[in-house]
Amino acid sequence: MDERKHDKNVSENEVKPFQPSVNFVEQAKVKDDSLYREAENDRLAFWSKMAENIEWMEKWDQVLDDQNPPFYKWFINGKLNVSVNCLDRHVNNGRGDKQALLFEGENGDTVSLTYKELLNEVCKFSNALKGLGIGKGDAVTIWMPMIPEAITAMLACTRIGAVHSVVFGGFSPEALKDRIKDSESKLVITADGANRRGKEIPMRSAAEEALDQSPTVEKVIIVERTGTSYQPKEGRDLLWEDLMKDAEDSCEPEIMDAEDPLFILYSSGTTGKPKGILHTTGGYLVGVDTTFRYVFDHREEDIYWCTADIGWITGHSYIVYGPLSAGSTTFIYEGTPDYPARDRFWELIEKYKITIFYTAPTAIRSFMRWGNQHPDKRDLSSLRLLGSVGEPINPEAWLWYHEHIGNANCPIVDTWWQTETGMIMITPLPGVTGLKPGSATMAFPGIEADVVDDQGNSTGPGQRGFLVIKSPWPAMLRTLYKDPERFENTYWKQYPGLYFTGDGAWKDGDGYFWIMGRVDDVLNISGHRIGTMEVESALVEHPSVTEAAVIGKVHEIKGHSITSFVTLKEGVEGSDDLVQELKAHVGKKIGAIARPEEIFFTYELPKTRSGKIMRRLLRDIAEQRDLGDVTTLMDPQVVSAIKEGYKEK
Ligand code: 7RM
Repeated sequence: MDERKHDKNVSENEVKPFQPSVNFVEQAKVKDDSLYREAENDRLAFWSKMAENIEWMEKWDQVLDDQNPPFYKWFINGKLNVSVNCLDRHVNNGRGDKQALLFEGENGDTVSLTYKELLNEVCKFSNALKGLGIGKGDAVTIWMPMIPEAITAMLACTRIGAVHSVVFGGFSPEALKDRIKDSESKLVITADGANRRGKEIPMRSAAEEALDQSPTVEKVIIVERTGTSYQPKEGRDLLWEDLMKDAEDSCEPEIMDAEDPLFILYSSGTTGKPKGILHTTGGYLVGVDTTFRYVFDHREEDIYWCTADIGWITGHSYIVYGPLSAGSTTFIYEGTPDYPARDRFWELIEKYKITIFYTAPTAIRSFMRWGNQHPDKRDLSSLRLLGSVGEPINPEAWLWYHEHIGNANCPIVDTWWQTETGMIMITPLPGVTGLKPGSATMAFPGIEADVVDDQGNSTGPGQRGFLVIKSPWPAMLRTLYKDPERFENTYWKQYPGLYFTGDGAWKDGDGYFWIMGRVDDVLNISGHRIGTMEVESALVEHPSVTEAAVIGKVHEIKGHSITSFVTLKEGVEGSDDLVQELKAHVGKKIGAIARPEEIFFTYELPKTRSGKIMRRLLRDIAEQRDLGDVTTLMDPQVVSAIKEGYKEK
């Protein structure tokens, strides 16, 4: 590990944090550091208090069981049901007529469900599932577009104790098949098709072979969304609508143990076999409920929009379980931000008077690239809080988001967390924390995060290292499904007793965390460790650049040489002069050592479907290796385009 001081041009001490406005603080849930101090004082007492916000059927008798690390257990012997917490309790508390779920389809069709109505739907579907012989502990795969039925299906599983495995609707049938197989699902819930940029994307017919080749699958339930045709398989395929028509609208919830499995979510790993990340019931709900209420400073009248897909952990924790447990109104949109026009999201914020908007840096960089005219022509004044998740956000994108979407008037919560952590871990509290663009700031109360060196010792201010979590937290993954050994090896073997996140990071003099990205994305240039993120940040600071990915190409002498793939702002043409200018720019920002040897222009970067740049593929291209399966990429064509371009050089 390199012990050099972090040699950024702007030292962290020169960055003047953005403080929340007086008006925001006045109304904020948390206004001072009391929550941090309370948790520092007694972490388990803090989580025990947070757990009081959940409705338990039987109270737990111990907060944490840490007798058999890393197989931690939370809220021992507590009994509860997640759907009761997300629905019944709000109906019983007089919020039955409050809107729980708002939906708009790509074609402008809408659905609005109150808590009472959503509870009815969930009970009906729960009964339908029970009628098909699905019960406690059975695995159910959900492969659906972003439509209300997907959320109904998830909640119905939790009501009857079935374990859902949501597979992102944009994944290929091949990927679906692997995940059905690993989870041994008895049931698959899908749709005839999905709407995407004005086209019908077939789902059920596309999955024909995958379903036929999945011997565990007894039944398939199909929502008719697009009218796309398919060959129903008699005795196996059933229509959602038919099942719902005759179903009873009340259903006794299953009494679940706090440690009963809630769901499996396969991580969109960049290599090898997907990891089935397993979350359980009590701790997960406490974690997402607490963080949703405090990180988003939730208020009764909020209309909240998280733009993730339910196929990702962000969709699970912060579209469905966190917001509904907190009794919020959660808005979902079926389509993409650029269809029918590039102001679609801003149109929706205006129409639904969205107050909290949570999206990803990759989306923000696209919005920047499309130009200010799109948000500028819409009324975004309902917004009071913005969020970012999924990747490090470069300061330029942060500032653009702050100014053009938030009208310099909304705090931005940059939230660091993982599928594995289940809940937000490093984040500002918007009424308390001064914000530094590009920093996810501080660990959430009750979370102990740190940066350590190779030996597992805490690094000093400005020294890079590995981000770790030092003690268990309620929403942590409990294991990798059917592979406890891989669970231990992946997360707990690097440092005894510490959870290894796989991310590189450093802390500044004020104790703020700066996340640099995955550690397999760290370069070694003549013995110096340089985060791909740092070079990428320098590149995107240049006015011509929208996005950049940096990789290290194996180099005989230096260890690595830096190759950069760069997407330019619209209207900017790539040229040799620009290549020279960008190299000089990086040299000036970071130092000659980080000057890219090669720069390639590309119309898009290869990304996973959740928007994370796949640097591994770029490395394979640069080192002329076979690329393997690229079908899980957002835009598989981009790889061949880059490959062609690369060969020509
Ligand atoms: C929520 C989610 C996890 C990885 C994580 C990081 C990166 C996520 C941030 C971030 C910097 C952030 N789950 N990451 N959020 N990096 N700042 N605010 O994305 O399992 O899909 O990915 O994403 O590398 O390890 S995930």
